[in-house]
Amino acid sequence: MKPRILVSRAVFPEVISRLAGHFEVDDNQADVILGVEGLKVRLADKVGALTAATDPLTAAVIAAAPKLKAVCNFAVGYNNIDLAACSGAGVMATNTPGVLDDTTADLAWALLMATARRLPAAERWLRNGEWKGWEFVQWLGTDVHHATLGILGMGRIGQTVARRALGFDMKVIYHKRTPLAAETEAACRATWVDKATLLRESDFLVLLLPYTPENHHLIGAAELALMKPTAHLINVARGGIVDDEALISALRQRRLCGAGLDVYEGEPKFNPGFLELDNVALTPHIGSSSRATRMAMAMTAADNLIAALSGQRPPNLLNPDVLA
Ligand code: 8YV
Repeated sequence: MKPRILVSRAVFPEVISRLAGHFEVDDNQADVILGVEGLKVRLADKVGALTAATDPLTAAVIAAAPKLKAVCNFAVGYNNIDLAACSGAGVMATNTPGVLDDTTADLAWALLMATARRLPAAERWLRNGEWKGWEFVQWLGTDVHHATLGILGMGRIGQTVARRALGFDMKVIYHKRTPLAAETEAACRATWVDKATLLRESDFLVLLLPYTPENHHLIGAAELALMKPTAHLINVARGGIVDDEALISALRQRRLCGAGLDVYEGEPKFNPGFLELDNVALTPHIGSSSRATRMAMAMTAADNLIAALSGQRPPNLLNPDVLA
């Protein structure tokens, strides 16, 4: 009998077929959100699972799955997984780094351009039939070229965003705890600055760091107050890094010029205050959402699960202590 696994969300049929070659698959192609209780039920008899960043793999869920050996997120972020609980229960956890860098960097740029040039509000205005004629001072935006791009969290995706700035002749500054190696900095044409300088000098500040308890509300009222009133904030990382209430207040009072957001506190619900603002570009957590990249993410997660359940070390193991 093949080992039983769960695929917690709807994925491409090709992914199910690949897994079915190795496992007996309990899929969720109906895409019902399982939540804590649903996961407890569906994982009770499983040795492995392909999971999404929307699945809460809490200590209680892990405890309710006594046969579980591996959970493989099809996401690079893994703040949905209690890694300590996994290690304690002998469960390997994996993610999908690398395969979504370019696609997520592209969306960061799309949101940056959209908020800079006020695309969502201008399009709404046009669609509403409000365009009565061309005017010299209509829909003035912010120039992207030759501006200063700031990146907070300069990992793989941050570096990919930085490299795209060359074509816009931008100055690139970044902050992360440990500065990059000199040759990596040179490849990104980026300069390390402290966090306060990053906030003060960026015309466009892109957040690209993981959500951890330490990063909760890393950008709040005090940080937003340091930013230029002409600046724009772009978040394609995780909700919770930004204090959304403080951001809405800064945008409403034009203490900040604009924002491009793909992630929110409490997704999929989010603060309705955003909907009243005309200086935001909003997308529904689609950073990695191209067909090719979502396929690569799911196949990477499948590779990890196949390796983990065949006695090998999965390529993207997050909790190596589990092997000790
Ligand atoms: C995922 C993401 O698509 O990989 C991540 O961390 O945020 C996205 O690429 C999303 O989390 C759903 O799994």
